[in-house]
Amino acid sequence: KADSVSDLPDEVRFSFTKASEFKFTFLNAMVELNLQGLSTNKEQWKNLEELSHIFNCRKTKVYEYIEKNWKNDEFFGYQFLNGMNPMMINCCTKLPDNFPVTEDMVKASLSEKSLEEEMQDGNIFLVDYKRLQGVTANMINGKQHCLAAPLCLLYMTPEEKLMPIAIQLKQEPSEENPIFLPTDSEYDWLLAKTFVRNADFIEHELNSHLLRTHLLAEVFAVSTLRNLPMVHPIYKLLISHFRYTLQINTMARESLISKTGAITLNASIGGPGMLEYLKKAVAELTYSSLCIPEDITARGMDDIPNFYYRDDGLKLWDIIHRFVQSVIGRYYTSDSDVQKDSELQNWIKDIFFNGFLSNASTGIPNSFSLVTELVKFLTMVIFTASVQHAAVNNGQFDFGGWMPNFPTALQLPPPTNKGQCTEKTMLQTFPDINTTAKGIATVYLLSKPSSDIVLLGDYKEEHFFEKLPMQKIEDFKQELEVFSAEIKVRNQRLELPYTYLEPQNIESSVAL
Ligand SMILES: *[C@@H]1O[C@H](CO)[C@@H](O)[C@H](O)[C@H]1NC(C)=O
Ligand SMILES: *[C@@H]1O[C@H](CO)[C@@H](O)[C@H](O)[C@H]1NC(C)=O
Ligand SMILES: CC(=O)N[C@H]1CO[C@H](CO)[C@@H](O)[C@@H]1O
Ligand SMILES: [Fe+2]
Repeated sequence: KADSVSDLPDEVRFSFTKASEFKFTFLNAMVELNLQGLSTNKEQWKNLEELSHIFNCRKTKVYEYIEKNWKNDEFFGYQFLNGMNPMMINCCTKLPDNFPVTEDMVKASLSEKSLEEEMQDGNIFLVDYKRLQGVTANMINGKQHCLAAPLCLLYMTPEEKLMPIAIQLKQEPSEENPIFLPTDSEYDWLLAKTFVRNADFIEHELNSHLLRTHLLAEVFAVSTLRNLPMVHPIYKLLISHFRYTLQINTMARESLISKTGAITLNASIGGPGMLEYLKKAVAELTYSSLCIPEDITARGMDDIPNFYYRDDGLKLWDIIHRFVQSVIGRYYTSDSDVQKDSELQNWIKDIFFNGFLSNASTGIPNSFSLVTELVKFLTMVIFTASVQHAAVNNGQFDFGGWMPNFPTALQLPPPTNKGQCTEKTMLQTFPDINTTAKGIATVYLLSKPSSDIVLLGDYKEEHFFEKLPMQKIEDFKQELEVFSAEIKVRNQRLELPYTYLEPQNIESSVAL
C-alpha cells in the first residue's frame, strides 16, 4: 500500500549512505557512463563499431569478453547455464509437437548418433519461451516493437560444449515460421539468436529477477513484519534478509515499472504486455521451482557438465539448510512446538493467502506441522532473498551492457523466411541509439553494489544473543568462507569464471 518511499516505516528504509548513493536516476547513470549525449538520439545504429566506441568507459572483463564473443554459438549456449538466466533450460527427451525439427535439419550439428538417440542419452536440451506468445509488444520512440516466443534446441557435444542446433521464433509451426539452423546464412542465424536473447531478457527481468526474487522477498518481508514480534526466533533469523527490500521494490515500482517507468517505456515488454506476461508467470510459480534441488531435478539438469549456477547453488542451499536446521532445532524441539506456534502459523497463512493467492496447487503450504517442513521453507526464503537474487542480479551489466547480447527491445518482426537478412537487417532490428543507451544505464544501475552492503552470513544487527545461535552464525560464516575458497580454485581453470555465487558477492537481502 505504500505509493512512495515516504509511506514506508522508518525502520525498513535505506540508510543515509545507501539513499544518497542510490537513486534510480537515469540522468546520473547516463552521466556516469558518459552517455548523456545520446539521450535524444533516436537514430538507428549504423554499425556496431560505433556502439563499441561510444560506450567505452567502465567496461568489465566479462563485458569485454562478451563484446568479443557474443556471436559465438558456444557462448550463446553457455549463457543458458551460467549467464543471467540459468532458469529456462530443460533436458529434452521428446520434441514438443509444435517444434518439428527433423533428423535432416540437425544432422550436421550432431556427432554420430541421431537426434532421437541423443535425446535418449540426455544430450539434447530445450529452451521454450512460450509464455511470451500473444503478449503485446511495446511502442518505443513512437514505433511498434516486436516480440518473439522462440523455441531453441541445444546439443551437449562430446567435448562438453552446449551448442544451439535449431531455433523457431514463433510457437505455431508454419511456412512463415522457418526453423533456423547454424548452417543458414550468417545473418539469418545471428538474427534468430538475437530474438532468443531478447526473449531471454524479458524472461530474465520480469520472471527470474522481478517476480521470483524481488516480489517474493517482499511477500516474505511483509508477512514477517505483520505477524512476528521482534523477539520471535524466526523474526530474528529472517529480518536481515529483508533489509532494504521494501524500499527497493517501492522505488522499482515508481521508476521502472510504473506507467512512466524505464522498463515500461523503454523495453520491448511494457505497459499492458508486462501485466499480461506477469499473470502467466505468477500462475506458473510453484514451491518446488523455488527450491533449487527440486528445480534442477525437475528440469533434468542434474548431470549436464559445466553448470556452475547449479553446482554453487546446490552447495549454498545445503549450507543454508544446515544453518537453519541448527538454529531452528534450538527453539522447536518437536513437531508439536511448530504446530502450537500460532504466530508462525499466521505467518505462513499470510504468505499463502496474499503472496500465492491461496492457490494450493503451487505447493506452498498454508500451515506447518513438522519441524522439517519449517526448516525447508525458511531455507527457501533465505536462499531466494540472497543466493538466487545474486545469481540473477549481479551480472546484469556484465551480460547486458553490450546491447547486442541482451537487447532490451527489437524493432523488426521475426523473419518469416530465410536468405533475406543482412547486416543491415540486424542493425534495423536493434533498438535505437537512445533506447540502447537507456538500456545500458538501467542494467548498470541495477548491478552497481552499494558501499553499505551486508553479505550473506554477516548478521551485523545482532538480534540473537543466546550462545547457540551465535555459535551457529559463526559456523555458517566459516562454511561460507571455505566454500568461497573452493569456488576460487574452480574458477582459476575457467575461461569465464563464474563468480556470482562466490559468498563474498552475495548480498544477504534483495537490496538492489
Ligand atoms: C529518444 O529521443 C527522442 C528525441 O529525439 C525522444 O523523443 C525519445 O523520447 C527518446 N527515447 C528514449 C527511449 O529516450
Ligand atoms: C495455481 O497453480 C497451479 C500450479 O502452478 C497452476 O497450474 C494454476 O494455473 C494456478 N491457478 C491459478 C488460478 O492461478
Ligand atoms: C525513465 C526513462 O528512461 N524513460 C524514458 C523512456 O522513453 C521515453 C520515450 O519513449 C522517454 O521520454 C523517457 O524519458
Ligand atoms: Fe535486483
